[in-house]
Amino acid sequence: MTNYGSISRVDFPVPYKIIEEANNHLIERPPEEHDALLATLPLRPSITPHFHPMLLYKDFWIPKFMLRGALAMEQRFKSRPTDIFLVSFPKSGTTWLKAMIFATLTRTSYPLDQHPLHSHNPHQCVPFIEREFATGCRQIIEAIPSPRAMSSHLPFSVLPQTITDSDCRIVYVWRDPKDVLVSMWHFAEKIMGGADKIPTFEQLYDSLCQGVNGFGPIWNHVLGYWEESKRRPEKILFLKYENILQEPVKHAKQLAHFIGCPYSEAEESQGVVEQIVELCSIQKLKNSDGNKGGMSFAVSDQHISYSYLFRKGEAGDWKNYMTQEMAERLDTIIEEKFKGSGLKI
Ligand code: PAP
Repeated sequence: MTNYGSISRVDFPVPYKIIEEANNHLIERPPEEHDALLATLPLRPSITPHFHPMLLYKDFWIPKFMLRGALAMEQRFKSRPTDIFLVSFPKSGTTWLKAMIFATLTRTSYPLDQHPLHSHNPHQCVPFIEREFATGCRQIIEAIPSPRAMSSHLPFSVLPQTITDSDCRIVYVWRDPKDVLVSMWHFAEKIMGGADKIPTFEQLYDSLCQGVNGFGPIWNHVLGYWEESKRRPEKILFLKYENILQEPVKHAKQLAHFIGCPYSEAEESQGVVEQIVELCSIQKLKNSDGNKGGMSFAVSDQHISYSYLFRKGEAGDWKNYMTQEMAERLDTIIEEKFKGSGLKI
């Protein structure tokens, strides 16, 4: 029996196992009931070919596939008070925080040297909720025992009310947009195998500055969660990638406390926090069996090797890709948008 204050449970399976085992019976037809609405929304092709086109919904450019899932969630998803949602703009630290949340929740369910993160990618441990709904896997999400950890890239204003208006908790992570961009560009290059259709770095930069990337504009994505975290700090934990890099142990403790399973004094003195941080480090995850070749998952029509999700994992790599002028222009755009919010890059 695992026991952390208010949360207690006997078993903590890897959600991916439920998904694998459910393959033949818990999958519905992907939802079609909103297709008429989707057809009326402004549409733009994704700058990264192979990704789904984006639709303008509530002032955000959402990949069509994910919006279909988001709208299905609005009708069919019911949150539980113990649910934990990790939300991020793509390439802001999703994979890392998925690992941290899952490792924190399951730290007494498995010996750490045999933890599922050695053999599974963090995305197998913490499912993407709008994607599961888009592919008709609602019942799989329902089959996960509480407390469930799930993730989303949706802006706050697009999340279903069952998440925004309930007691479940949201962990939001954001990152310097300049490094988001560099990470995005490398990811696109890997997915497309260096094909000539890959956008140039300058094209991707322009699209980010114009706010037309998937789930963008990035500034409104961040601001939506920032404003809500100021109003309801008990609901939203607002984290920054660069700060976690600087002080991982401090943030690991803050995260554990927020999700309802704080470290005990005994755990702290035994170095458990440091062990969790180490388990979730990019070096450990990159070299784990679960992330070496072979593994893949579908994003839009693509199968993506898990290894693509681990590159440098550093702050400031943008200096190797952007001129000073480009960096200043993007910073100025973001600073202008953040003006008056109290948020700084
Ligand atoms: P996603 O939104 O597609 O899931 P996401 O995980 O948010 O991607 O971002 C990937 C970035 O996180 C990569 O950054 P980079 O390209 O600048 O290197 C990746 O290296 C980084 N990353 C993945 N795992 C970790 C980790 N454990 N610690 C720190 N950074 C990590």
